[in-house]
This record gives sequence, C-alpha cells and structure tokens, in this order.
Amino acid sequence: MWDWSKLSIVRGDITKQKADVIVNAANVSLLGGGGVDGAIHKAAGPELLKECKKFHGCPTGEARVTKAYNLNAEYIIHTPGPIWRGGFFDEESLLRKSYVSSLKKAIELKVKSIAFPSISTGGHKFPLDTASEIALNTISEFLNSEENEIENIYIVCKSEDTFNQYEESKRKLVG
Ligand code: AR6
Repeated sequence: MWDWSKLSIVRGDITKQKADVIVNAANVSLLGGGGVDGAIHKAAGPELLKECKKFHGCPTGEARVTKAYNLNAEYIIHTPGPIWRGGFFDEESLLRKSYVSSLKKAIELKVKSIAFPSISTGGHKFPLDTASEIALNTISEFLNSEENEIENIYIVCKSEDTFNQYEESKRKLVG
C-alpha cells in the first residue's frame, strides 16, 4: 500500500510552490505558451526559454529537465500532456505517460519533493474528472512500484473547481 500522506492537494500558484521540482504542463514546442506554462516562464525568467530552445521540442508524454532559474526549486520538468480529441487518440495513456515520464526524471535527479499542475485540463481540454483520477492513480502506483526518494508530492490547483475535483477523486481512490 502506498503512503498517501506523501501526497498533498493544494490550492495556489505553482510558481510560488516550494519543491525540488516544479512540473510544467508544456506543449510540444517547449517554447512557452499560456496557462501554467506562461506563468512558469514569466516567473523563472528569460533564461528558461534559452535553455528550452536547445531541446528542439518534445513529443507528447515525454519529459525534459531544465534548471529552475528564479523559481523556488532546483529543476523544472517540462512535459507536453495530450490535447483532448474526444478520447479517440490514446489521450488517457498519453496523460499517464506524462506523469510517469516526469516521475522517472525526478527519481533520476534524486529529488525529495515534486509539484505537479493539473496536466492537460486547461488549454488541452482533457476532462477534469478522468484526468484527476489518472493523475492520482498513476502517481501512487508508479511510486509504489519504483525505488525512490520522493517524500512529498504536491498537486497544485489554481482554481477551486480543480481542487475540489482532485479531492473527490482522492476520496474515491483512498476511501
Ligand atoms: N499554477 C497552478 N496551476 C495553474 C497555473 C498556475 N500558475 N496556471 C494555470 N494553471 P494549462 P494544459 C492550471 O492550460 O491544459 C499552454 O498554452 C489551469 O487552471 O496551463 O496542459 C501550454 O503552452 C489548469 O487547471 O495546461 C500548452 O500549449 C491546469 O493548470 C497548453 O497550454 C492546466 O492548464 C497546455 O495545456
């Protein structure tokens, strides 16, 4: 059984979250955008974009690591989550892959804390109820099955609706 006390669902701005790793819900260009991606680039500063350019993009579901610049973190892990297209294009497994790829990078970096936004549920339009279940299931199952040093996982929700949905999905899972 995974220790659910390691996972906190919090309300706020992820750019203000203190954690070793901040995860960015990016797009395949990795060159910034709106939503949480825009907020992270703005708060981290222009050096972040320079580092991101070196990757020449990133496929959906994979992840890339950069420094965190002006954020209160050591690293940023950028992952493009899937764009929702009615559920006919493997969106669910791609969303799982985004969480797993990010966690794999975090384990390689030997960090102790990681903060996730609600990947794909803004501009990418993934339905929030399914996305929150996928996020919580994937994080708990993966960390339960892998050797790791992660002690704290934060899911940082900007809106009250997002926060409430993650709380409900967690209740369903944990009981
Ligand atoms: N802190 C925490 N959560 C946030 C913040 C913040 N500062 N800002 C927004 N959110 P989105 P996506 C929430 O659209 O759906 C961008 O243009 C937001 O309310 O940021 O994966 C990228 O460049 C929602 O709950 O990411 C891509 O093109 C969640 O973060 C595209 O949007 C995800 O919303 C990615 O779309």
